[in-house]
Amino acid sequence: MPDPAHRPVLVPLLGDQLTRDLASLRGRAKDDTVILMAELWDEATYVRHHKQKIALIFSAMRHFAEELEDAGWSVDYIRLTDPDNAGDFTGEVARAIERHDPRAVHVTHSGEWRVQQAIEHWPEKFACKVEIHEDDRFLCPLPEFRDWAQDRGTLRMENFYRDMRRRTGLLMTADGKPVGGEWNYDKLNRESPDGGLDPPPRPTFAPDGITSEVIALVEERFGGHFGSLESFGWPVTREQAEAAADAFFAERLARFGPYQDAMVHGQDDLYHSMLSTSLNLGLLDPLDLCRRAEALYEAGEAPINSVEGFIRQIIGWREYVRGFYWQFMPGLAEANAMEAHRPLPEFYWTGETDMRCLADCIRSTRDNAHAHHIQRLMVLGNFALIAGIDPQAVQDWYLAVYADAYEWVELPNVAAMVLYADGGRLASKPYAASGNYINTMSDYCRKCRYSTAKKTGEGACPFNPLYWHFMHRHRDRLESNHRVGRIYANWDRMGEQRQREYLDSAEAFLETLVGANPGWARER
Ligand code: FAD
Ligand code: DLZ
Ligand code: SF4
Repeated sequence: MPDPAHRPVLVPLLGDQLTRDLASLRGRAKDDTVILMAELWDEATYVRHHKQKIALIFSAMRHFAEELEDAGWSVDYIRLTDPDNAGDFTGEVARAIERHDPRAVHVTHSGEWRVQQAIEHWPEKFACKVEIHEDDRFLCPLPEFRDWAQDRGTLRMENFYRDMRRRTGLLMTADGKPVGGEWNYDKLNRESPDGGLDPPPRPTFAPDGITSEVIALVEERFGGHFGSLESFGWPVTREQAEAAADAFFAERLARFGPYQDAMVHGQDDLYHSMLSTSLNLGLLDPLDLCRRAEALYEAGEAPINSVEGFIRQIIGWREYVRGFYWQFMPGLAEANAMEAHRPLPEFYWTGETDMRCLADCIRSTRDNAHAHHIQRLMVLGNFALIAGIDPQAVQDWYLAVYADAYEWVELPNVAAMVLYADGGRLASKPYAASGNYINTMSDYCRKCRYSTAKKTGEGACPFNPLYWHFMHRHRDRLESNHRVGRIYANWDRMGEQRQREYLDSAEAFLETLVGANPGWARER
């Protein structure tokens, strides 16, 4: 406990900084430090987060505070229901400064630009010294990403990823070559779920006393938010997160690669790790997970395509989108290169649509606060892209509905990868696809009221005409793109009448879309 005659250092921990070895805490003496954690109204409502997301964060925060206290740290924990709760980070730090009279505040760089802006004003606001530490839970420091990005006209994840492989030594031979001779084994990772799949269930963690209390609080205070709390089973402690990782490595990693892009109705997790919530909260260490996967390859227990694929998601995509976010904020949040202005359809919130693929992805999102990557990208995202939905409405939806969503990771994925709203800085082409892609990679279409074989008119899969409507309306922008341009030869070969049928079909469908009830949306 800090000596009351001695002015301590105040260390505010944000809700996704639940790491014992956090930079602002590392090396600090327990008797010289007060840790501040606060459940904040502003953070819980700046988008109307899924109820499971709020419950997860509050429960993980409370468990972490308890773990720190048990280890002898002094933790000043502010509950949502504290009558003097200021509601925001800056207000709570100001109150804590009054209580503890610290000689300095040490904070670790925030995951969101919005919060980081507030932190950067702390030195002028507060009389004591403020030190902001780099968040070195990420493997690529932001200044290094900046240097890497500045040297290049075009940014591509694959180049970044190879540098990260060299830097970490993961899956590298002693003479600096990629293990197995290839950097990327994605060509082996596109198995469709034709004969059905039978993945083992992931472990879920029944709510203990702390989580049950938090669930009741969330139901009471945020009852109108999207999503169900019924199936809450996320890991809320480091121990549980490690158990979830153990189960993934033992039971699912080997088939992670081949079925990475598969989708099966009602099977929500397949062979995915389901570790993003724990990674993003700081309960798991990314490099440690990658080393464990690598060791399983070396022991002959998992194939190279699964292990390389998993490692690429973490040291490649996860690090890349984080660097990209900080490189292009704040502009990225406003970008709308495709000039898309249609409101988000209401069915994104209700799941009430006859499109079976979308209905299933939205059901999983509502029930689990999770959908796996290819559902987020090629069903929910693809639809938003080709239907021309306003990027800010789509961004707010993704940020609200997923338990792993923080803006540093959500925004680049949504604005740049899915919606091409950045005009192609992140992705070399828009991920637009007709119903064929979903039909090949899933079992959704078999029982859908629409048919992918039907291209236009009544009963046609809406992705078919919408795809051509998208390609047609963006011809000026996309025709010169060497990865897309050839498509226009197919369009031109169709002839005017067929083209008209596609465009009329798409427009008739778009007219049926009902915009979301604004009560769900973020107030801008
Ligand atoms: P796995 O499939 O098991 O992958 C392993 C890990 O790799 C994940 O836990 C994650 O940490 C990382 N990863 C994989 N793909 C990505 C990616 N594209 N970007 C960053 N990290 C990645 N991920 C989030 O953590 N938060 C988000 O808010 C988020 N929003 C997304 C929005 C869209 C439109 C898309 C296309 C992807 C988004 N992702 C997001 C990435 C990915 O969908 C999730 O990380 C993944 O579904 C989490 O489930 P998992 O842990 O089972 O992942
Ligand atoms: C997302 C979130 C929520 C819902 N609630 C809190 C909270 O009450 N207290 C807190 O410290 N953090 C919360 N967070 C996480 C923050 O939004 C997150 O730390 C910042 O956005 C930076 O990534
Ligand atoms: Fe989705 Fe079209 Fe398949 Fe129906 S037919 S599930 S709308 S892709």
